[in-house]
Amino acid sequence: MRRQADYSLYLVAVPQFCAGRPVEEVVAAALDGGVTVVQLRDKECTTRRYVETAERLSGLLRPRGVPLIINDRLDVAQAVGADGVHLGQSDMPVVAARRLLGPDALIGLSVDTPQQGATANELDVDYLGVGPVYATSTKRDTTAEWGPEGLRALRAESRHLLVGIGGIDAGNAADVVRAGADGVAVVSAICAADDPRRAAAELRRAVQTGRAGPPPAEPGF
Ligand code: TZP
Ligand code: MG
Repeated sequence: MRRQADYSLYLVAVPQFCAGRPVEEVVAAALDGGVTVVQLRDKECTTRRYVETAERLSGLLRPRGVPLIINDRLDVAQAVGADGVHLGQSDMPVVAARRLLGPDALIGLSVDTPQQGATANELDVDYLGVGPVYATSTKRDTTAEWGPEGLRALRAESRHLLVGIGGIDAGNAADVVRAGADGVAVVSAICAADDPRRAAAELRRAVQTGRAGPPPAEPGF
């Protein structure tokens, strides 16, 4: 049976965004703050380094039962026994990745447009990364922002779990969840935070707030 994961607070750990700290230090603190999934994403390092970093993160996550997902590289995921991969629209096709990794792997897919979101209904993925929800400078080649409205429209059409990404912080995470996201994914709100543990805890609270429903109306006069 397919593994179920809790996507409430999904840390996309990018070593280059960790303010000079080792990525495992940031991930360890973020785990204490309550992240529920970690993706390692490194577009700049060698394969050797990708595997070594992934191994260290796996050592942190496995005892806590928090899934490790590798961005793009199925070989790295397999080499370290990660729980799955996250694929972009130009990465390995989902069908091929599923064939290689098998039914138990977690496979996430980025959807940048409503068309891609619709097409994903035909794919055997575990979740969609929907982004950018808001403007972000962390990723350069992004398409138009979905906004909460775009996310809400996709929620109505998609059969998949949805994880919002892009420009999300503790101030807007509840809105993303209210728009229908099953979780929020962040890079800079945790990786670049002075206190990644606290940043993660605040994001977790915001996700809970979003799940509790609409904000209470302003008291009338
Ligand atoms: N995919 C869509 S937006 C984005 C990715 C990887 C970057 C998100 O970074 P941040 O710092 O959380 O806005
Ligand atoms: Mg990719």
